[in-house]
Amino acid sequence: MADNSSVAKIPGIDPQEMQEWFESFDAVLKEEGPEAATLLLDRLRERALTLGVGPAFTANTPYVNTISVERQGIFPGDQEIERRIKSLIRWNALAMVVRANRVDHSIGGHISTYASAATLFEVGFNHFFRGRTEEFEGDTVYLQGHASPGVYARAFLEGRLSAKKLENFRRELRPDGGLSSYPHPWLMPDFWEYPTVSMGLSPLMAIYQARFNRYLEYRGIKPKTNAKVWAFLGDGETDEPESLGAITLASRENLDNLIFVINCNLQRLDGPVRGNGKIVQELEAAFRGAGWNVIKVLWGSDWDPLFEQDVDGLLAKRLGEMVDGESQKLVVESGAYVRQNVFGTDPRLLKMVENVPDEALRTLRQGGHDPRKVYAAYKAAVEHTGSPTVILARTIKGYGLGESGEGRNITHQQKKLNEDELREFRSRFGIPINDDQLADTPFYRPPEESREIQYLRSRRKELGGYVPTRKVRSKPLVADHDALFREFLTGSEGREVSTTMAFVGMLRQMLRDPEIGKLVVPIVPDEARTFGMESLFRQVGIYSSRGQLYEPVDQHTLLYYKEAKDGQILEEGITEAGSMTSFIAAGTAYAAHGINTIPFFIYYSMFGLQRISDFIWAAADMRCRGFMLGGTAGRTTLAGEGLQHQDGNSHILALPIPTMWAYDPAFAYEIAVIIQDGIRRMYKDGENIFYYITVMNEAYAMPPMPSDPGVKDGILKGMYKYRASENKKSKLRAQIFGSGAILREVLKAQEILGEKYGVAADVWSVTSYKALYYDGINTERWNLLHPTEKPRAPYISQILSDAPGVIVAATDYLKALPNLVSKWIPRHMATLGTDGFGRSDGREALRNFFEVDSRFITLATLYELLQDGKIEAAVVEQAIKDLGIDTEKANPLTA
Ligand SMILES: Cc1ncc(C[n+]2csc(CCOP(=O)(O)OP(=O)(O)O)c2C)c(N)n1
Ligand SMILES: [Mg+2]
Repeated sequence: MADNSSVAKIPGIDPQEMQEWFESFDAVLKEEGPEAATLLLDRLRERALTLGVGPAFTANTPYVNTISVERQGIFPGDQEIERRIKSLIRWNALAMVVRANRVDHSIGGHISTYASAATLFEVGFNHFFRGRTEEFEGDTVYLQGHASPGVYARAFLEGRLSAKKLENFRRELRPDGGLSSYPHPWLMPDFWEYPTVSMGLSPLMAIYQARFNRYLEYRGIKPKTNAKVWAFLGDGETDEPESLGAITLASRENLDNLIFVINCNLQRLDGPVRGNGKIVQELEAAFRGAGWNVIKVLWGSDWDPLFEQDVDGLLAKRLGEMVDGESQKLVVESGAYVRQNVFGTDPRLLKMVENVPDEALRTLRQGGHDPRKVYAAYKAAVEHTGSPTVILARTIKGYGLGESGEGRNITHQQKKLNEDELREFRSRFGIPINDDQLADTPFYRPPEESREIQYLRSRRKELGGYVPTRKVRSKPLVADHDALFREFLTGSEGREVSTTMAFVGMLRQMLRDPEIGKLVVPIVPDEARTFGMESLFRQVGIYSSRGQLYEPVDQHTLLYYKEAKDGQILEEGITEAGSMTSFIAAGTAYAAHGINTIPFFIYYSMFGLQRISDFIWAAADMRCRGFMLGGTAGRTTLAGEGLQHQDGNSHILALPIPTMWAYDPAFAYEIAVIIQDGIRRMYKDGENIFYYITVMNEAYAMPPMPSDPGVKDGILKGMYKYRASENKKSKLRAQIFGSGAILREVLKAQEILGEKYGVAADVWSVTSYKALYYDGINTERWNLLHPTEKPRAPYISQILSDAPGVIVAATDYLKALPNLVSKWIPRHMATLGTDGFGRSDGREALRNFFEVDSRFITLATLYELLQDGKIEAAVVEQAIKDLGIDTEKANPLTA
């Protein structure tokens, strides 16, 4: 209890009076308990506010542990054995990196991240993370990517990874395989579930994963469980805007199934995260402000006796004053330095530590290295209800590396330790390796029957198996949907519809289907009306964990804004990144939950691959399935929107993603064929691919699918002949390729060429240059590796082998797109595309501006015929005049 001498003086208030105030409060606390005391403070604060006085808002609490010693509870594990296990993991993780770096200096890995995270991970592995079993879905754990050596080292002790594998850490291409540098499900599909190494992605993914888990429960697709989503982040990582970008969604949705653990070692790669500030306090304010439950784990048990003496908050205040740069310095300094610089500012503080020797002061532990503190925080987090929890745990970067890295600015990239340093580490963590073995830095696994291995195994058994483990748990769909898509193959009978409308029609059908209806997950970032999807609001509802607490303004209308607890549409609001992470959660549920949800994520195409490509890359890494639909696609179809919205880029940006199939269809039947086949490939045959389909908003009559039996196959392979010229006699021949929005310009050009210039042109619909390109490079590769065999021809070469005449390709995307395949076609190809910045204007003006309309296609064809010696230059010159082409017009690439 406070006495007079320790009460900070408040000018104008008699110390005696102050003392009485404290005593009254203490009495309430003692007699009525903490809840009553809190209410009392609340009342006083309210009263102060009504009287016009009130404290300035502060989102922070003092710089001490949120969970007091009294509320800490008992640590249920065997602390000694857990420490030994953790030490062995530390050693093996270090050995992996040091050994890899010895073999090849350019290779190594990271030691210091895991060194700081070891306790945070181990308490989770020994007590919290539940495996996925038949009975229970298991917890979802995103582990800091740079800490992967520690995760591998644990799996080695668990007997899941051999020493050989560890030996080949970061050398995956060794004959007997290796381990990927970071968590990559693509590379280790039985092990890693979540790629976390592009920093900032996993926090957002975790939030939307936790939300998606709830969605599945509210919709009755999976049972309600208490499974948790854990995300381990670096403190530096929180500077990525994606990291904190959706934290209010998590609290708004009351995601108490979500726990963030932020490893606050105060350092990032180059130096301190906030040398001149306090990252923990900054994060606390942000998360508390957003409505999260914040648990600070700053100080280890060694500090408990000091805080016990700190009745007047002097020590807490002093610790709260020090900037992080100063705190980091304490890690590398002596005990005497700590005494002088932390406690030396006030004689009362110095008195607290007068009996504590320097060495004890030097090694005072951080909260994140104390299993008891970490356990208490995790327990409180899993038991907390109503909001997500973030644990801010203070640790030391490079913990245990001593002078070779502990707390040093160089530590992030430390990969080499000399023998002395290895000896020190070995001795500090009690690893049974002799001095003469140190130079070799061998891995060490105690015998199977040792207490360590037995303990570790029994803990994992109790918790339902090993984490991380990735396993495909879903059963294949039947995926026979001929009837569902049939109506889209027969055309719109003259009715003008856009491909977007056609797609929405298919979506509506799919939602009604007995097999896939429930599994479809429509995802929109506040763009449903743009795509004419508002009819779905009423049909399947918009998911809202709260239902609908208000009467919507448009309730009297047929298509009112219907929110429901079991709503099916994920209406994400304006966040393409958030929507994408919902897509990832839905597109990987076949593995995580054993549920074949089929996401259809439709968005403004310019804000997809261009804006959130790294998430799409992560989706591919995760073997994600589903359909992304780039709406209002094309550079010249979106009239009036201009430079920012008109997308002529995304099909080029889709090229690098190996598992993404990208299609630019022009007609409803093409989309129907692609989606039906996609569902079969992904959900029946289990292929780990996903789709990108661009859809447009230009309305026209949808033709029926041509009856040629090869059309379906051609659509899927990327190209088929849509309309051959009827003129079989002309000597002037051409093959013209069109796609998506520009296909109809090509058809118009076909007519002009025939009627005005006697050119017989065949029109091809190129649905996917990417598919043609992949087929081309695959075929070339096969030929290269099989020189004695008959060379194979790429698909595009085969279908064009006896196609006569000149070749022209026109696209609403960059010219580079058709040019991808130009080397596999029999003759030179002229390319028309939309390189350059867009403009706001109508379609006709835009297609003139970008030189992709029927006139330019006609001109390009005639010019190719001129090059081929089939017509005179004067004919082309005259055509320019007749077509009304301005030869001095602005160059769209530079204008
Ligand atoms: C998007 C992204 N940018 C940069 C990097 C490179 N990088 C890897 S680790 C690291 C520092 C990490 O610091 P922090 O998040 O504090 O984690 P710690 O290692 O300190 O636990 C950086 C810059 C990355 N992996 N991803
Ligand atoms: Mg850090």
